[in-house]
Amino acid sequence: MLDRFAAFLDSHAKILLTTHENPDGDGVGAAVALAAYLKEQGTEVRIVVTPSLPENLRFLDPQGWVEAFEPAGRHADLAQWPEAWLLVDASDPQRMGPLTPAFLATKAVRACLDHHLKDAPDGFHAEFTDSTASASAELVYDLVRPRVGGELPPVMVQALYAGLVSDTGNFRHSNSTPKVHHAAADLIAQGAHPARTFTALYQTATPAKLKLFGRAMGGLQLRGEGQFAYVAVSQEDLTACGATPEDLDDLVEEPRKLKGVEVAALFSETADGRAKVSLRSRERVDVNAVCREFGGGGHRLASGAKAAQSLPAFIAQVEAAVLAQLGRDIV
Ligand SMILES: [Mn+2]
Repeated sequence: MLDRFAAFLDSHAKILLTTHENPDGDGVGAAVALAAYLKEQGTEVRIVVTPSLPENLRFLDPQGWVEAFEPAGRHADLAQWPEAWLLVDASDPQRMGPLTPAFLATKAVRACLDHHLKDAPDGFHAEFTDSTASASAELVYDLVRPRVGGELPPVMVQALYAGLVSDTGNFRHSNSTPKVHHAAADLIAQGAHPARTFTALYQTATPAKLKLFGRAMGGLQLRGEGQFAYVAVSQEDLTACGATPEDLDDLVEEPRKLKGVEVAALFSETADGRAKVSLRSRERVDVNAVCREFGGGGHRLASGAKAAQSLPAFIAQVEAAVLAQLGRDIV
């Protein structure tokens, strides 16, 4: 796969990199590292994200390469720019949110680089996917490590390490393979800084965020003899705490801390009145199967879905589906 991917990169002189809407440390880390590699090769490369680069990921972009998507402004003709457009860290064009129409309209070669399970209609001329990889950053690491002579440039080291940290939950999740630890060790040997990376990525809470967590945890629900735990956040909760949707990041990790929990969920209400769920499985339950029932998806152990429904109605349906899946996967 990587040879095929390298050949793809070599055959285009102008490459646009984008990741899924609301970019995470892996999507941004993989894109920045790939951009550093491509620039070194003399390829023209741009990175565009939507809605913007989150505050806690700014340190991954010291050169200011990442552009926040402005569809009515400087990116009105974005689809015209690239020879190839690579979606990083997702394999469904719809996951690009506001960038999707431009992606589907471009005459450029459309491709994706991803480690998520594929469950969406095709929209790509070329796909570079490997669901055994822990992170997109791991795929980029595997690409660049043998192809860059000597040590990797610092910007690449930092971006790749942060990508691995992000998608393995700081090497705690079950995708923390020997291989990803070896890659991390190599990156640390080349200057990646574990403590600073952790602080930059995670220790960035505002009082509003902590108040929101407190309010949400006050409403903690347990079902299925304590195997399913969830919290729910309405728009009213966000307003009451002065919090933003970004403050929901990692909230799903809280119910997951309970002893005996197999599946944790965070339900939230979006600004346009839709309902959303993030599901996390400890190990045994396939939450991707649950999310697919609602038109969403992700990984077996981490998935999400959205629905045009009220929060209470959506919670009831997802709860039933989770309990059914618990029955199938845990005997
Ligand atoms: Mn990822």
